[in-house]
Amino acid sequence: MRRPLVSLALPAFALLALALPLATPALAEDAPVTIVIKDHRFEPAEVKVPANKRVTLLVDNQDVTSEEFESAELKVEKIVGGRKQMKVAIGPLKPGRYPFFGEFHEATAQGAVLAE
Ligand SMILES: [Cu+2]
Repeated sequence: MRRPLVSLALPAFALLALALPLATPALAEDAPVTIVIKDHRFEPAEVKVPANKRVTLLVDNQDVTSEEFESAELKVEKIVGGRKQMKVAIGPLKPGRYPFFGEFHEATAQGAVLAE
């Protein structure tokens, strides 16, 4: 009974050893695209991202007040506290322009993601 157990265990280790190096590049994330909020405006107001790819946005709120980063087009609605940062994943997006806004300061907090 011992022999079959050993022979089953070995292929599992062999597979794991093969899978780990292959998995590493997929786990490595690209650097996030940063959007700063300052004086209730987005800087930059337009950010370019690669199309057809999952992208992480880093929203860096430098105002003391909280903001809600919202976009129906990007399927995002997420609050970032005053002097806080948050990350949100978007896409993969087809090439195009995807507006977003800050719902708490909608008059000035307007922006767009350009996927190309
Ligand atoms: Cu909202």
